[in-house]
Amino acid sequence: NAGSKGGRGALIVLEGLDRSGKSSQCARLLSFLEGKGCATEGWRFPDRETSVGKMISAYLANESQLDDRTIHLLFSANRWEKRSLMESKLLGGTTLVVDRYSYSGVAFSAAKGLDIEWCKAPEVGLLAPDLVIYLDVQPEKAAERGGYGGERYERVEFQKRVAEYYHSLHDSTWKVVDGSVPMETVEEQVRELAMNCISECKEKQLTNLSW
Ligand code: FDM
Ligand code: MG
Repeated sequence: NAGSKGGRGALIVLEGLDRSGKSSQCARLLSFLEGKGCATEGWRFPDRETSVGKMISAYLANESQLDDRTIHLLFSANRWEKRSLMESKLLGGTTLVVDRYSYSGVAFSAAKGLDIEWCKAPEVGLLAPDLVIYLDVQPEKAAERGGYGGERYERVEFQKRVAEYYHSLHDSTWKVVDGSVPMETVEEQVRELAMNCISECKEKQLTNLSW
């Protein structure tokens, strides 16, 4: 499976705390890339449409209770059930802009007190992103942005711990972008990182997360 003649698409992930601006920036990047004529799709995790995703969504809305390890594995399963589609899209030349991925999985569960190595284990073998853009916003600042929506995890003390775990996950694919500056400035930086990534990864092999 050599991919399309234009080369494969890029796997670009945006990460950050709740209210860090990920979803807005994903939408802006998506329309920018579409405007450039680049084959692109916007994805997000959790993908709440699948049956696993519906269990996750109920848990986040506090409509159900689940053991911490159980919900961790459901988040991971929700990525695994999308892995083969993700791979075929990328090999077919489509760039995916993904709102949250394995890093959210590890940082949020570790912040609850689960062992971080245990949290990483089920992520091994999922596709490795070509670029992770971390939107860096102080937890207190994020909380001020129109407040939280009332889902589980949307509490400033918890988000502070999540931020610490996120910072321990930085690897060579990570780019930290200051998310506290005006949206247009963030957007500009995100675009540039994404464009570079898309052109660089055309000839690169897709790899798996190895942690
Ligand atoms: N979240 C998200 C996790 O705890 N683990 C995961 O693997 C993922 C992908 O779910 F608080 C948390 C992060 C967030 C919540 O995410 C829902 P969205 O982006 O608000 O839908
Ligand atoms: Mg949220």
